[in-house]
Amino acid sequence: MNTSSVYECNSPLITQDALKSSIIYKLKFVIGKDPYIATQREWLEAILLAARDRIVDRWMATNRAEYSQQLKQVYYLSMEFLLGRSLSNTLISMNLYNDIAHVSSELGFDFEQLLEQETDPGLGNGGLGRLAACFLDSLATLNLPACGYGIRYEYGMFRQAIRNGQQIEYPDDWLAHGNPWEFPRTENRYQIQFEGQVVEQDEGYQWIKTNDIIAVAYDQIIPGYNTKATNTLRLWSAKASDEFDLQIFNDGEYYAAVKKKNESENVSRVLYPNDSTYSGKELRLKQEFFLVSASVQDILHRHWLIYQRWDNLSDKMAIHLNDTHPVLAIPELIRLLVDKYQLSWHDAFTQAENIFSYTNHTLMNEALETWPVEMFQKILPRHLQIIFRINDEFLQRVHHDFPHDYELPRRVSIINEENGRLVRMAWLAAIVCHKINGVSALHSQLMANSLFADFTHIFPHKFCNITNGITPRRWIALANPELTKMIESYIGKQWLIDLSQLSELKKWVGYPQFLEKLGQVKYHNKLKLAKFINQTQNIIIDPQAMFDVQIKRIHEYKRQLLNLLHIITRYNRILANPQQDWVPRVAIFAGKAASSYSAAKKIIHLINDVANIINNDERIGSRLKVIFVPDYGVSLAQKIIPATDLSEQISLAGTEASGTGNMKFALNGALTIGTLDGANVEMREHVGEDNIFIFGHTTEEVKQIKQNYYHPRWYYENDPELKQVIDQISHGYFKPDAPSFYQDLTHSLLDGGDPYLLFADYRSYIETQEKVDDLFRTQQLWQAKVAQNICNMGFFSSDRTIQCYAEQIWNIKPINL
Ligand code: 26W
Repeated sequence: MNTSSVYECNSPLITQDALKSSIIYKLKFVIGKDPYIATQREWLEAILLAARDRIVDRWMATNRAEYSQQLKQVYYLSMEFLLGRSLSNTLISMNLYNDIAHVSSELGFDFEQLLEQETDPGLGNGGLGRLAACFLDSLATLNLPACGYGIRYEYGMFRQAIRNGQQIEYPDDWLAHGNPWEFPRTENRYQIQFEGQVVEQDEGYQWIKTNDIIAVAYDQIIPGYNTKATNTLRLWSAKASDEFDLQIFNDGEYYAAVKKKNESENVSRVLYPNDSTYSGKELRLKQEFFLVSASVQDILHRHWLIYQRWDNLSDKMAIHLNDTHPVLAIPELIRLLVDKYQLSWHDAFTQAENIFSYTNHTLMNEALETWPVEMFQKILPRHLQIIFRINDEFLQRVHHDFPHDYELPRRVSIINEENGRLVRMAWLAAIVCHKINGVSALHSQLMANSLFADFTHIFPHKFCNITNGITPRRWIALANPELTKMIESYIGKQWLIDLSQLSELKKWVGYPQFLEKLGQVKYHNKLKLAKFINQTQNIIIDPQAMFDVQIKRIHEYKRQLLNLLHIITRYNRILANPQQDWVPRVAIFAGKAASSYSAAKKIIHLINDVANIINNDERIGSRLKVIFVPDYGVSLAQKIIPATDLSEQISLAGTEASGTGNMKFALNGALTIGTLDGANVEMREHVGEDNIFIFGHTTEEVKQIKQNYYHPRWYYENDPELKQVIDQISHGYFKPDAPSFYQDLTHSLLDGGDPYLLFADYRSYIETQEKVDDLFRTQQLWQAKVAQNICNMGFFSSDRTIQCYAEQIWNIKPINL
């Protein structure tokens, strides 16, 4: 009997009437609210539950197919997933958007406004978390058998407000109204051990007297676009272990028991808001182990259910490590196989080598995770033992293969003995994983030649590049419906699942009418953003002006300050030459600074102070405005990117691993001003050097400059415009009430070595900005370059990226549906 037909409850044709009654049903019987008094949020939830119902059958069918076809699965382990809102994405995936929009307007709602009520889960910091979300979308769209594993943080990335120019952080209580997308799996729970001690027993080891926490699964459906396939994102939440509480409780210490219970649940309480600096905190190590232990136990459980054998593990699964954060999965898998399932060390280790792969997302030294051996010993004693054994065997091999390089073992040892004893997580990944990739051509090359140079030598075949990409579903179909419609009117709909088809637009690029339409779409998007900024910030901006945008995490290496130096230079020039025919600009910033990163917070403060002076200087008028949009996140990016003319990708060459915002902007018809850094390099190759504004020193030149004594003061003394700007900042022009407030900042540039070479790139940046102005004056020429960018963005789809991972690293094939 075909069970699927018996239980199927989705009729292939969903009428609008049926949708409407299921929405009202949800409102009344699931939410329990009288339609006459329900709030917008409750209606939204009813719609969302009605929409969710329609994908459940697909989800179950996909899961059944995965089981019955016994395909190799990929498990994507990541401490962060920045999904953004799910309703509209689910609706376009199922081609239900228009029907639901129609029904909700019949019910009396402005659908777009209603969509804005959905909470945007901020379970990530920035690029790495958003990449994981794009990957889930592409995996499902390509029908690939995959499952994402992460943590269900009770509090995600903090919400940012600006008061008196400064960043204020508020907790992100994203679960306050519940999360209608999640299916709690209270029966899917695993015991996570911590601390305790290791004892030898019958030639093996046992980890005993541990403090345990329970991990409970929460599942979310990840729909594929225009396919029956769906995937699962499984997030773990910490629950106190009952047995543990009971013991103290029975000792009569009720309050102590409750306290302990609360404390153990802290593991999944809050996302660490650091992007690019590692914290070294015990709680973070526990979070990482919590994620991997629950996930690996779950993966093995599922495997056993299907196969009842362990020797075929690596034929049936690939586990991918998103940066080093989940690298503890390696010793955890080995521990479970050896200690619990009695495999030999050799077999377990070989399986691990074949199963694991790892992506590196940053070369910044301060981001590389290392844990003090003592901390490790206390929290994960058995894992430390396993790591020591891996290290010993590896070092023996190194000694055997490279007997004359006496320094090599010290450099490649997992244990760094130089300052304290530290466990280097990236080294553990490099030794065990069979593939290690960087995220852009430049980054992968730097990675292999610098950070992992020794390992490239030892394992020449492990290292590869897979350039990042973005999902066109969220980043054009959802974010920019007008541009999507326009493209559809020329080349149909297939390009959304095969982005390379955008190149078919090339034949239209020479037509003024095509370019004019592009300009009109952009103008409409700018009008919308101007309205939003007016409503939220009470600032009027001119939609005819050039929207010049830098939105991303605030970090010194990304050089928001360089952008600001240009803005102040422009301000000075306008004041000096008010009669000149200035191209009006609106400079827009958004981004969060890690709460402990004071230099980044000061940059936010300065941006706001500069905005305050410039926006209120009547001599300037609408020729220059500066906006800082608070609380940057996925939903805000979806509003700002389609309205952008100029995309700022100006990190110091050699510092930004890839960047993915750069791709989102170009796809949405912005031109890029950028350095030869990260994926900008490949964007230039694809769009052609005439269609991108490249400036600044190259990675090689940066290296030379730094080697040969860089003298920032020289630039300051010899460039009067630069001097004027720095003097204004340092003398309090932008902060009259506390004139010396920014002296530490200018000091770090002038006398602190200017580590990100702002001064060295300043002149080239200013000159390139002049070229940008010149082009913008002639809209047809501008739009022609915009068109070239859009046509050539096919390569940057995350579908292409995932296809590469599937073939080159995971060796997985699509599900038959
Ligand atoms: C442990 C602290 C910590 C937290 C996050 C260290 C490092 C990170 C991430 C690796 C930072 C990150 O998000 N990196 C970004 O990854 C993107 C996706 O590959 C790239 O596009 C960005 O260039 C890179 O900065």
